[in-house]
Amino acid sequence: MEQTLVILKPEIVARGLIGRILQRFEDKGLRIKDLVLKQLERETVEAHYAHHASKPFFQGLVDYMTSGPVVLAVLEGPQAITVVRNMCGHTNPVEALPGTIRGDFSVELPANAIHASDSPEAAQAEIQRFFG
Ligand code: 3AN
Repeated sequence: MEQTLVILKPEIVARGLIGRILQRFEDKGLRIKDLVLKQLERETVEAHYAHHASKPFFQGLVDYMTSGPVVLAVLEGPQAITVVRNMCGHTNPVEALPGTIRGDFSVELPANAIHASDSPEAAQAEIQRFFG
């Protein structure tokens, strides 16, 4: 069993799509181990995306991620990190295939619907950051 962290981004909460996204994970067979609706602080988002601090889109990304409440969830299942990343689809909604969450629910960066941990190390650090 593996755990991963997902963030349903502000537009998903604002558009009333929380239930439909979480349903996909439950339909898949993943278990929701922890769940909270929360307005993130800038410092928390800056730490979460620290590896992108030098990118031109960084400030816009932090502005976006603090523009409204998000849903944080810990999901558990066999190879959950890979399974959830595959369900999310390509980072850029334009490239994300229909049938993926980003392909079905988003149109442009940085508002690409969802964040999901991309490695066991990231999952551990992110679960600690948001639920520790
Ligand atoms: P992923 O979230 O798929 O792991 P990353 O780590 O490359 O992708 O990007 C982190 C976040 O930064 C993305 N989820 C997206 O919101 C934002 N982002 C990535 N690339 C761009 C870009 N070119 N312009 C604006 N925002 C971006």
